[in-house]
Amino acid sequence: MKVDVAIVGGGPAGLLLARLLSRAGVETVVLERRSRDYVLSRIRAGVLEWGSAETLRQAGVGDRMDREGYVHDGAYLAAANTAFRVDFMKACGRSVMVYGQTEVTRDLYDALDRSGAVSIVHEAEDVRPQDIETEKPFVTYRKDGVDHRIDCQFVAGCDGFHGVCRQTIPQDVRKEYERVYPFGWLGVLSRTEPVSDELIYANHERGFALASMRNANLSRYYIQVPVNQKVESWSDDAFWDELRRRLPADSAEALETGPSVEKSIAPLRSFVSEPMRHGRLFLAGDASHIVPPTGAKGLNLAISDVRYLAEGLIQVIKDKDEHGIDIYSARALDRVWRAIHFSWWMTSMMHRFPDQTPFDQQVQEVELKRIRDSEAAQTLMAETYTGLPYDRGLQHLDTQV
Ligand code: RFL
Ligand code: PHB
Repeated sequence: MKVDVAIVGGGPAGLLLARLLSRAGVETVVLERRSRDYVLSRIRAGVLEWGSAETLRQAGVGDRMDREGYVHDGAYLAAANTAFRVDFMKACGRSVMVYGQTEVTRDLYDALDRSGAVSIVHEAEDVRPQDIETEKPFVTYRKDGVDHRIDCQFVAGCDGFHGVCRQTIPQDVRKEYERVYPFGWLGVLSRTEPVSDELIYANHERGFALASMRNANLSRYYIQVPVNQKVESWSDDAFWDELRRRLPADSAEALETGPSVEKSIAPLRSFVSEPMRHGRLFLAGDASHIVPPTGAKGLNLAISDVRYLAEGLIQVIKDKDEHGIDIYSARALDRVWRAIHFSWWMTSMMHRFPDQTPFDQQVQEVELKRIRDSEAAQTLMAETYTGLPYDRGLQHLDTQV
């Protein structure tokens, strides 16, 4: 088999890239290690930046999001069981879209199925990008015991943090930055009415809590837990009791509880691997960087990487112009590092650290008061949370490269 671009990984990054490229007449194939049901059973992100929502619309997969998603003009921050609202719309003129990653993925599968232009190979085993430093890279994999080879012009590594593509880049070329946090998030999905019409991020002496949602009868809640705790040690009742302790008092009282339909623990990590290109291999999304979910940035970075990468690949394949792929890594990393900083800042401000002293708690609470009382601080937070504009990196880089 021969295609223009072989895409490894069928999560949101890989599927969106396939969609954008195929609409421009670029031939692709997607190789995904898991079954489609498995991919669609993963409960992850819930918040789309305004620019991510716009990118999905431009890719022709925004209709259901616009019908069923929820536009949020603000969010609540809380400390010591008392909340205040940050009005994103007032602070920076933008809002976010609350629409689950699972639904984004489903919409991408449906659009790709309907167009019939991209084959998606599920349960592809032992996927290996090869000869990426040459003009003729290829990808091998095994499916149902049979070996296959795909020849291509470029390989896109969209295979998440545990994928193979990043490892294909020689170690002496890669520069990795990492911070591992000493806690995780225990997440629960429940068929209950969300406790608040907007998200609540709560700092509490017992640890962070987040109230989010998927729709009018589907809530998503998280609490900070020690990193080595097992999900089995948390009964639903224990989860609800702990969440209630950490939420603002009026929300705790109003909280509707019910059986969990999904419960899992995710570790928190900040990670960047540079560069995002080596030879004819390009990394996008979690394959190249991870952020703690506190800033709601992971899926959004996957989408912005893919936007830049699709532009570059279309330019080189259709017009033989290499400019876009040449600046891809620097252009994407400029945005990545801003999101890394924001997510680290939100995480540091909202969580309880194991060695935290009463002094540190006071400093966190005063930082939250500063946001509450300062329009300038709210603007800074709102413009990053709702999404930095896409071209900022490009304008600044175009003059330098
Ligand atoms: P994915 O989604 O991990 O997809 C990678 C795909 O590659 C496949 N794969 C392979 N395929 C072939 N061969 C191999 N060797 C392979 N190895 C792996 C995998 O099976 C998978 O299907 O990465 P992608 O596409 O880059 O997307 C990134 C997002 O999934 C991630 O950043 C977000 O979910 C992060 N995140 C959030 N992001 C936001 O923007 N807003 C949020 O509100 C938000 N909340 C969250 C989150 C992540 C969370 N968890 C569980 C880590 C909340 C949580 C709890
Ligand atoms: C979610 O709804 O899953 C969610 C929302 C906001 C975050 C992280 C996760 O910051």
